[in-house]
Amino acid sequence: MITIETISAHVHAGQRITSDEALFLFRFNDLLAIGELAALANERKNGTNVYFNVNRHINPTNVCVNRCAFCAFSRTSGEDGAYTLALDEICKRAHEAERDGATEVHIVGGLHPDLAFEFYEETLRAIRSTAPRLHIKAFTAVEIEYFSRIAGLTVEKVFERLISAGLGSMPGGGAEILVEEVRQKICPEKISGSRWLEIIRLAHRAGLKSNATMLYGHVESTADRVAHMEMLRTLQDETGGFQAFIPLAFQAENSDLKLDIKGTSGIDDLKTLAIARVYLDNFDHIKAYWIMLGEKIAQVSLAFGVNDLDGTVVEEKIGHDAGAQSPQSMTKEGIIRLIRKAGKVPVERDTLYHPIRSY
Ligand code: V47
Ligand code: SF4
Repeated sequence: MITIETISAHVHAGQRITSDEALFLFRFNDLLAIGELAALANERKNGTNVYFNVNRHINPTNVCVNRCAFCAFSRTSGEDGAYTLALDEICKRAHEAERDGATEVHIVGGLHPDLAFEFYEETLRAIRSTAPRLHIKAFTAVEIEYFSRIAGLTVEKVFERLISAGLGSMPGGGAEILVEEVRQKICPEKISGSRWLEIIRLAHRAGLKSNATMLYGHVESTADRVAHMEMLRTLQDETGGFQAFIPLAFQAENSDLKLDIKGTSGIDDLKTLAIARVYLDNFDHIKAYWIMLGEKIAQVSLAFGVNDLDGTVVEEKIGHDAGAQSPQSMTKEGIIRLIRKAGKVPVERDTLYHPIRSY
């Protein structure tokens, strides 16, 4: 029989917990008991260090052929509010980022019906020459699959060309919930969960590190969340290419998903992060994306197994178009203060988790 005591014994002994045990934790009400286990699992991996990076997000276009039901960011071509940044503007933002001390640009966008694959290669090349010190973390598995379709190239070839143009690693978006029945409800046009996993497998084989996200707090069940994490844990056993797991709290405003709830609760946010820390024993980092969580829950999550607070971001569109109440960006000093006040040691890192400086 599964009890909190048997799970606790596994965690204390450094053993992996099962999917049934993770599900038990989702249905268990003692948040602090779960948090304690997560804090222990995290402390073993990361001590008291909490990572952040100085980065800037750039979303080259919000025009997207997919129009996922949860996404308030995307537009159809020609619709009010649709935009596509010129290459010059993208380079200007990358240049400003480098000038202001960023070490990373994070680039994701919609699946544009008219832009050619060469535009994305050119974007990488142009950033590399304008801001050579920046690491370029770009394109979700969903975009990579789209590039392979529009260019008529294999996914392997797409990776080869993007890496040669300057791609350094991949963010974790597009995973949503990998369970097919859920995808049919929230993003029927998007690549399947198994295709997402396959593209990431190929990315890792090509030598790229990536993250993995989970969009939660909409139509999915807690069993779906566990199934999602199980798929990630299995792939990580095979490739070891994931760096961070990032649960993304659903922002409900302006979304086409007709739900009774208007977003996640603080308890659910903390529980989800803590269970992820305990269950994903082969992931080094659990990231609290403060943009979706709000700064206060993100800070409290540092006592619930989280060891990464993402970055300065500078300009955020995906969550804010969907009603996120957090600011658009945080200063480096703001992030450092937030981590210190949680009794942890702030460590600025680069994209690949090499420490740059402790504060
Ligand atoms: O894939 C879209 C999500 C993702 C909403 O890898 C929404 O370091 C909440 O992946 N409410 C893109 N989420 C963002 C992303 C990300 C963010 C920060 C860091 C990293 C990383 C990756 O945003 C999409 C989708 O899952 N999203 N709409 C919404 N209404
Ligand atoms: Fe397009 Fe991504 Fe938004 Fe889906 S989540 S509509 S793929 S931009």
